Amino acid sequence: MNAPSPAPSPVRTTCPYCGVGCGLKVQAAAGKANVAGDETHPANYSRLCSKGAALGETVGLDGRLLYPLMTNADGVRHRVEWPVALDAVADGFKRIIDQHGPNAVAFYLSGQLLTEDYYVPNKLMKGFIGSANVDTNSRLCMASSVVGHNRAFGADTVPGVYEDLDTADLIVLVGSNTAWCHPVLYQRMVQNRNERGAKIVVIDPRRTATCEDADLFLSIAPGADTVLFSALLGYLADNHALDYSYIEQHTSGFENALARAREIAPNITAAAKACGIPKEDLKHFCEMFRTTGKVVTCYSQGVNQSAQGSDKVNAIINCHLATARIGKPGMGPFSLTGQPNAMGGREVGGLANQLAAHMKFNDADIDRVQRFWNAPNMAKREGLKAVDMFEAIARGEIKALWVMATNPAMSLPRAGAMRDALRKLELFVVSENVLSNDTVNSGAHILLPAAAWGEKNGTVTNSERRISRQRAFLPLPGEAKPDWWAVTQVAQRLGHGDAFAYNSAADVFREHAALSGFENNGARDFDIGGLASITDREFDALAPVQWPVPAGKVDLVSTKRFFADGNFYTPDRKARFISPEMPSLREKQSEAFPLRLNTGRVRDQWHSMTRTGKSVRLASHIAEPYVEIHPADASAAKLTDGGFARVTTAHGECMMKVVVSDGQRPGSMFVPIHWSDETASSARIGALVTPRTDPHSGQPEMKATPAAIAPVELPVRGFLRSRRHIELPHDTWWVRIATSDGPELRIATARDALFWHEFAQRTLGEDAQLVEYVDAAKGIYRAAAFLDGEFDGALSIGPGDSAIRWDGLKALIAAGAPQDSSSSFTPSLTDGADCDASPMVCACLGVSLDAVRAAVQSGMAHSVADLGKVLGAGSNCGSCLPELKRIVARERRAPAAA
Ligand SMILES: Nc1nc2c(c(=O)[nH]1)N[C@H]1C(S)=C(S)[C@@H](COP(=O)(O)OP(=O)(O)OC[C@H]3O[C@@H](n4cnc5c(=O)[nH]c(N)nc54)[C@H](O)[C@@H]3O)O[C@H]1N2
Ligand SMILES: Nc1nc2c(c(=O)[nH]1)N[C@H]1C(S)=C(S)[C@@H](COP(=O)(O)OP(=O)(O)OC[C@H]3O[C@@H](n4cnc5c(=O)[nH]c(N)nc54)[C@H](O)[C@@H]3O)O[C@H]1N2
Ligand code: SF4
Ligand SMILES: [Mo]
Repeated sequence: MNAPSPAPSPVRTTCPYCGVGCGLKVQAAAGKANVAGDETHPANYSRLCSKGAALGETVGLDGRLLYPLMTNADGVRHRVEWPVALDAVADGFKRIIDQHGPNAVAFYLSGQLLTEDYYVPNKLMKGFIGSANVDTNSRLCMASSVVGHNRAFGADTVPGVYEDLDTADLIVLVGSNTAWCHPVLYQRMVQNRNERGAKIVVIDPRRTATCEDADLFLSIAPGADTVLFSALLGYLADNHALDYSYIEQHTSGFENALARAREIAPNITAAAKACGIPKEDLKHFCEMFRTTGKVVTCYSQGVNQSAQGSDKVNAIINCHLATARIGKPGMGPFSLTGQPNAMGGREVGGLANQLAAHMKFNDADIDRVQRFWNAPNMAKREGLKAVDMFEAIARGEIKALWVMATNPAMSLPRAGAMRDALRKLELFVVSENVLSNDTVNSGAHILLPAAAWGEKNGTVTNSERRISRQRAFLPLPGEAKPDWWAVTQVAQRLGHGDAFAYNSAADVFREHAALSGFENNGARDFDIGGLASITDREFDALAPVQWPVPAGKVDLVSTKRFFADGNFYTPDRKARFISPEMPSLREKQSEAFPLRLNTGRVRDQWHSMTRTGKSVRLASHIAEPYVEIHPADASAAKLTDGGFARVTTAHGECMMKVVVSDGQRPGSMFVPIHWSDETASSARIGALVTPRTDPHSGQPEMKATPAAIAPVELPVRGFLRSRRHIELPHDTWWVRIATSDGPELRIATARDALFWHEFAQRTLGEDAQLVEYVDAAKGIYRAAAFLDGEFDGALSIGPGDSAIRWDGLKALIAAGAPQDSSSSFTPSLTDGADCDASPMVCACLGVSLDAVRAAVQSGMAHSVADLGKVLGAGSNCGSCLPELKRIVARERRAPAAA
């Protein structure tokens, strides 16, 4: 008898989502993938969050761009061979450069590219085309942190490592919804709190899931962080908590910075008022900071996405420098990076104001990079930053654009205008994984199919500077190719074949590593020269390694702690205190726009949902776009929880469901960023966001646009499912949702049942057989369509949420097509009656909010631990633990009304 053949060993790779950079073990077979956490990866030691755990559901090829496509003169897309598409890209770029100069072309890249994919276009533009018009979505994400680091340290160094989060005694989370956006790091922090008693402070205008484990929550007024950290610096000075010998030996600019801090925050009372928080709470925070040596301050978009984001970063760093709490275990400022390769992008110089390998636009660095690349046409000055770049496109100054791995038509501020700008381009190239998204649909002329996660090969760098391999475990589908390859082909056509003769990602990586070590000798922080001559085999086997890795260093495991010796990368080796400007939000509120629009993320979706949107499990947490608002603001605007509202700013408007919550700060609203024109009728929130940017970083203020809100009456709800494309009436609100029966459109409308009856006849029933139920008096309409005996679609409409669930549909489908041509049926009386579409709290085990509530109310569960035992909730990835905690607390406070 033959022994069963052993299962192939899993491929070790890295998660394509957030900057935590979790290691994965993937077992792929027949288009499916089993994903588990890698117990050996130092970022997660086998932990995963809900998004990482659901990755296996997202590798299908539906909706994928599999072949190069070009648009002909009539605007129709057709398939072409790769050489045809590449010739068209190269010819277009060449023509425009010849006629209008190199600054008439641009690349717009992404922190979701692998380092190798990122390095090649940056080299082509800055060294060979001769322009620095290469920018990236990191401009919207990390640019303020980059400026903050460069100003303070003389280099873009993230000094922190994840182990600091395990050993800190105080963790301050500023503008970071860590529980939802960096869940595995959050689990490490909570473990530290539970096991070692570390304290957690959250500073955020809204009470997020991250606040569930916080010892102190400061509901700060939008934009006031610099006041708070100025108050802290003053308090530390007044209470003898500063390390003057460190300040003297290792820093400059302290006196000015302290004087400015005192101007901004003359005393605790004034500062607390400006921050909109109780004075006692501010004082409590200052005391916690003063009395705790091991403090880590983590920050992300509440800090970066601000027109004074760089100053916010430096106000935080100032407090760490003044107390010498940097460069030692368990302490330091820590920028949590968003995208999987936000750090790698900075390392290759993907931003328009950087050169490769953490070099800058100064004469020495320009010369050094030019010599290393043997570059014929080196850019001599900085290029346009994202918002400026798209404004130059709108003015017609940039005429050719190549977008790679980002969706600017929805993610840029003032996205509506930016989208219109794209249509003015003479040449608009998009490298994508998907066939359709808001950017592709903004008039792209040439679409290049890119290898996706699971198919691409290379490296990423996570928030703690750890370089990990992403490895392919699936074959390249269709004619998809790695992004680096497409760029080399265009470079060769532009006459630069020799400089772009890479045959593999490993070839690119070696050159990138060599450049980082080139004439470095410790002068630059980013140095992985020790990896410059690794073999292909070593590259394939590369274990996660933290930089720096200078040449000659054999032991790749031990890591250098930056700034341990008190030396920085400034000319005098001293860190610099920065004096921030007076804090204020750029766009002012007015009578027309009295509220502030805050935007951000939800737990189970990733950006424009091109990948997470495929997962049924992930859709069950929060399925619909919403605006969250404080009860006082809701009642002033006559809004009801679960109703609909129109949100308006000077730049655009959207319509979505209202969630009334006292977790919002009065005067603020929150809308998630994930829904685009691809997935919802009116939820592309980027179109509402102000384009005002930070003067140093160019990062837009995406979290505080003046806005108004008004109710919209959409009393009828329901869903449409169809195998064909059906155009809904323009006044219908809809959102696309992944369900176990395939994608469906959930809809809301003011039109009555009879309208939908006629609509279904025209659309679903055009050539198919309809089975219908109409109760015009109650406003109910239901229909199922059968084509050649097979289920072809369904429509369900009714008052309130009752029509969203239609249990009897399954039975109807099972029964198959009816005998006679026009049929009707009677739905079961209970069908959908109890429906409130209870959201899933635990996406992994499918435990709904109702089930959790019932378990607590019935006394079956008294704690989160009980819920794990009784329902399994929270026992897998743990991403929902903060929410479970909140629900238990709430239900125990307010038992169900009898
Ligand atoms: N689930 C999920 N996780 C993700 C992502 C995702 O799409 N989905 N994206 C990844 C990426 S690219 C990024 S950049 C990160 C972002 O991670 P985070 O920065 O944690 O996420 P956001 O929700 O954008 O914003 C964080 C918080 O800033 C708060 N905030 C707004 N204004 C202010 C202010 O003036 N001061 C302070 N202190 N806080 C303020 C908001 O209320 C919000 O709770 O997440 C990464 N992880
Ligand atoms: N209002 C508001 N706007 C924001 C933010 C906010 O908080 N508020 N956050 C900002 C931040 S921090 C970020 S990071 C951005 C994110 O915004 P985007 O980068 O625009 O969002 P994604 O949906 O991640 O877009 C990535 C695209 O690249 C494709 N893709 C994925 N992998 C690859 C690949 O390997 N190659 C190629 N060629 N394509 C690939 C995907 O299919 C997808 O279409 O949004 C920014 N915009
Ligand atoms: S925390 Fe979640 S999304 Fe982030 S890398 Fe880990 S598994 Fe992926
Ligand atoms: Mo980001």
